[in-house]
Amino acid sequence: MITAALPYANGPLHLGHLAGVYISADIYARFLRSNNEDVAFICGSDEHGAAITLRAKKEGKTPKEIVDVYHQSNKEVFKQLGVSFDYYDRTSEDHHHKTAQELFLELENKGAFIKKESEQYFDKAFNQFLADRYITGTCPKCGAEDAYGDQCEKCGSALSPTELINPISTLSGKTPELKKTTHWYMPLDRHEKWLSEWMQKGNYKGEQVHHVKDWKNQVVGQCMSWINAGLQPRAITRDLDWGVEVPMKDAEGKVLYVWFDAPIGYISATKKWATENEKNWEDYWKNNDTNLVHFLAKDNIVFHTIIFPVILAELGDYILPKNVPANEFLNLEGQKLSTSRNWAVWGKDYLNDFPGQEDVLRYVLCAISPENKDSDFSWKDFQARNNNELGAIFGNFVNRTLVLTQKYYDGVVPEKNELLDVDKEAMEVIAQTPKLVAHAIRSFRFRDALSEAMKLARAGNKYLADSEPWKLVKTDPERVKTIMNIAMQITANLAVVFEPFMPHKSADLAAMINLDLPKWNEAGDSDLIKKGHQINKPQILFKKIEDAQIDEQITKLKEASKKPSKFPPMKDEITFDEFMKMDIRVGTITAAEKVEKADKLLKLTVDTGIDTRTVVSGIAEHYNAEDIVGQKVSVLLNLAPRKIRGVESQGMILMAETEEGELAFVSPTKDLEAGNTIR
Ligand code: B3M
Ligand code: ZN
Repeated sequence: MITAALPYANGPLHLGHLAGVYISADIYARFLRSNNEDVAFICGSDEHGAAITLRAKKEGKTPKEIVDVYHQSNKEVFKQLGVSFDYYDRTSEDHHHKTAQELFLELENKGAFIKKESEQYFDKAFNQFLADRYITGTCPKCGAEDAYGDQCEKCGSALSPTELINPISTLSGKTPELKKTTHWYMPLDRHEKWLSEWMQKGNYKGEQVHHVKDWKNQVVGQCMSWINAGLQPRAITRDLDWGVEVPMKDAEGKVLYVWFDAPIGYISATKKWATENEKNWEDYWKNNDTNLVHFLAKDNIVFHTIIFPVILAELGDYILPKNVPANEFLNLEGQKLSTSRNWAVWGKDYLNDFPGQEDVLRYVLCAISPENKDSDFSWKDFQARNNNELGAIFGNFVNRTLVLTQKYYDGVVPEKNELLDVDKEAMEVIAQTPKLVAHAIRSFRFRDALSEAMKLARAGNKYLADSEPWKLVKTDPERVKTIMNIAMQITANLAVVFEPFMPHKSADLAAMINLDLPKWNEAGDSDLIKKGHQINKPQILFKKIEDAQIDEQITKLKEASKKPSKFPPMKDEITFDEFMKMDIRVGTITAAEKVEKADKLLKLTVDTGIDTRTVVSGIAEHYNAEDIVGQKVSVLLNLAPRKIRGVESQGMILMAETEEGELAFVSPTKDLEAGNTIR
């Protein structure tokens, strides 16, 4: 039972999501399937919670409109990238609401909850209680002014809304008031003991468990730091109108807390998948022989190691997670990824810009997977990995092997003869690779796994380079047959061991060698592709990525993340000749007076060096008539005269204008005579 954190359907997927959760999860699922294990790989859209309602509010849409859009587009990105979910559900579906409500009631009947009255912030103008994210204020820890009710993003402290100094409702912009409300709580404190034992060393339901050893340090670390700080009862209902309704008489206007219903989404999705595929969902959730593994990023850890396990344990007959291999974060070009600053590479954009190269992204994101610490994606590194690793090693080896097999044997795999040491060494690499890759994948070390798989391609390249069949083809044809047979075995094995990482390229490669892709247990064999087997015409597996493509991506990233200017956008381009048509001169104001019944206008007399003329200018609110006599200004002379309030204005005085409408003369910074040209 493999789950991948349900992405909020409040925005598009970016490389951080993919590297943080979904690529590793898919490698794991594909690997297990190739090993003929019985896998349910489940995910879906998380469609509740403030993440959704805030986005809806910002865009002036309903939450439903928001989730409909992003559910579809995210599902499509996963599909194109080959992320092989067995079921991609959505938590707004009725069947999920039903399951979540049933489990809530089951827990309520078991006495797993307590009910508590507390005071929470309420926005009177909007007549609603405020979710934590709807309240901002000053952080009590670091003094940042825009902390949220649940967290300060400046210093990272977890907060509760009542800790904020000067809280403000983001709905009305007013100070919210405290109002009594009753909620259901999960008394996590009751579970401290067994959770702590389960994590560190102990016995749970008769099974010896000790996750300090088999879970990532950071996962156990976060979990233990919560437990050591003392677990508190946690509210699992909210006063909101978007979510799963609390199925109780005295719970009007209340919904389940999103982190209560979302993980239950894994169960409802499994049920749905099972019904549609003649499976029994309970085999996946209630059988001690089943391994439950949750893939997610580090900000979701405690929800999967404390809160959800408590739900499962209270329900009684459910299994607990075997592992929660959480990843750290992916940075982008050395900076923290940020959707609000638009510092992100979006999955959809990648797929558009690099068609047919889905697996290159999968490869690179796995190679730099933030498994144990934050890691960095850069476009130059992406290009280098494609060109120097996938192209120059993997692609080059495969291409040489297939081209030579076509050339020497019309694409029919030759037989092996007498084996030399170099052949035996190559065969040993073939034999070892699937074991090494498998061991790393089962230990959730996907980077190592990929690098072990890549060693087979490197070994293949070296084998051909060392044995130089092209030099022997005239003098020792029997030897060349052996070499080419072994090169073909390496090729066929590459198709198998790379399938979890690069499923599309694996399929392409299998098609080129005209083989139904073998399963994992067949890999390691130096007779995987039989002599006499006819292969197909080779094609290039990995296209070179040019500098221009990479420069384009870097520019795009930088452009998109630029702050939108508060100033008006640039006007349409004009030609030099058009500009030169304007006759702008230095002028001197020799007289100024107010225009009758027009607050904004001054009637100016201007010495232009070639004549003296009248110009009406809308500057009365910015300059006093008596102050500006003698002022040097810039005048557009050849503007067609216009009548303004009965006065003929001949030309225009150039003014600089601020966003707020403040005006200032544009004057030469040296004392130049009127009549001098400006251009
Ligand atoms: N929706 C993912 C996130 O925090 C969150 C995961 C739910 S998994 C049950 O972005
Ligand atoms: Zn802070």
